[in-house]
Amino acid sequence: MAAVEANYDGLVGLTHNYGGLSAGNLASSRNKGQISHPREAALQGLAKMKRLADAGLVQGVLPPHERPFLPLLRAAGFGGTDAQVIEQCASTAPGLLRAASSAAAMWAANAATVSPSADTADGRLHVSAANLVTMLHRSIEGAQTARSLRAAFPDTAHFAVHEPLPMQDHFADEGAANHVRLCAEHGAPGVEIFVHGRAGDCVPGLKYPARQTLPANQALARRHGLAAQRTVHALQSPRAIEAGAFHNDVVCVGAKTCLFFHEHAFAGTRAVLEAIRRAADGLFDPQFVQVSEDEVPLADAITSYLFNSMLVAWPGEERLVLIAPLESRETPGVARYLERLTGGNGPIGRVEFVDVRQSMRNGGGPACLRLRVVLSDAEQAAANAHMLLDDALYDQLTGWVQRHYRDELAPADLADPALLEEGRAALDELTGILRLGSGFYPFQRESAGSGRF
Ligand code: SUG
Repeated sequence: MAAVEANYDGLVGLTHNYGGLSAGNLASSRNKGQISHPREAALQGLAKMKRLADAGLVQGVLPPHERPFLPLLRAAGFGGTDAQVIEQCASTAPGLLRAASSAAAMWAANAATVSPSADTADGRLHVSAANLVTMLHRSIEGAQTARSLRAAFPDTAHFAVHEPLPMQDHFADEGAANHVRLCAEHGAPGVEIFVHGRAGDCVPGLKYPARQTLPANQALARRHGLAAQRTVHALQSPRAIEAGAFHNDVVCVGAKTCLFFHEHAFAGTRAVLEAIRRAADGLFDPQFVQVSEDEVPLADAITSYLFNSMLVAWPGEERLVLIAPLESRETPGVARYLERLTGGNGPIGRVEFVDVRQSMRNGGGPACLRLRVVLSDAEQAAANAHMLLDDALYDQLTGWVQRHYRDELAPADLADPALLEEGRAALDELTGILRLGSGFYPFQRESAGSGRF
């Protein structure tokens, strides 16, 4: 079946800031408290989307969430007017205000796990919004993300959009950041690889949390109706998590038949590769591009975000293209490795560098910013065209960012109630641009502030 791989990127929100909220994400911790540039961040994200759309790839947009998120603060006992809630929270619980203000929904790789219809028992595209329970600031994303995904994929004859898994540590789920699909062609049945950092409870003695569990991955595979013989469950190596690979996509990326990964990405690499070969039997021969510690030390892989590149089947090109962050060109050993990689005859033919520095300072590279969705012709026709980027939408969105976003945001600015009003005005206008309907955001609904987030 003919199909394309679309990228849906999270549009960076107005409160993009460096809150130091994600333990185990080294960039987030190192840049805590720095001044951020929300307008530049959003424009960098839009420029990346435009680059891919111009190449002829299908590019979608997922809207930012409302921030600060007042329902969280009210649930935590702050009352009065919205301005009073923010002021009281800023003076008595500033960490909570930072969590409620995070623009982290921009990292769409964490929005959901997606199984193309070629892999599922009922022949529909299955999408499960992630619960992101491990980090407080991300645990408030799931319900709004599910709303965005239902807006993007409205027709239930083609799409099954699932709510997040139960909000419990047992089912800790960070979406497609720990999921890789390999296939001969996008529209053909593939092998889905689910990576977990732990099989159950938190692993004692580890410095950093493992944010994806095996029970979560098993539940996703069940919900999506995947064939057991085409599904692989792999354990992340604790060494990678302890070195700062808080998601598998910091040390591994795959596309078509190619898996590009660091030798320390998985626990028991040989068995994982064998399981992938077995699962692909009769469909395709996997091509493994394994990068050794000697070639690129794990620490360099993590600071440069080499593996958090997008690996893309570029229209008109035979070999895959790696869309890498500028930081990987600026890390000398990684730059040399990339020259060797593309100089050979392997599956990756070219590297293109993109500037997403604002996002990178919070640990989000090019691959974090996008959710991949394989769409057959019929599914593409059924997807919401208002959320797909063309030149006109790009112009509208850049104009919208220029009009509404602040140039700079310092930590103390989060206490400014005007930021809430600016955000609401901007998102009201955005619901019009993307035609999301009134009541898309909780603040646009009467009953905002009650019920499940
Ligand atoms: O969840 N950073 C995000 C980065 C997510 C990257 N996504 C993937 N690898 N797919 C996270 O750790 C930092 C926010 C702050 O500190 O202000 C943050 O949430």
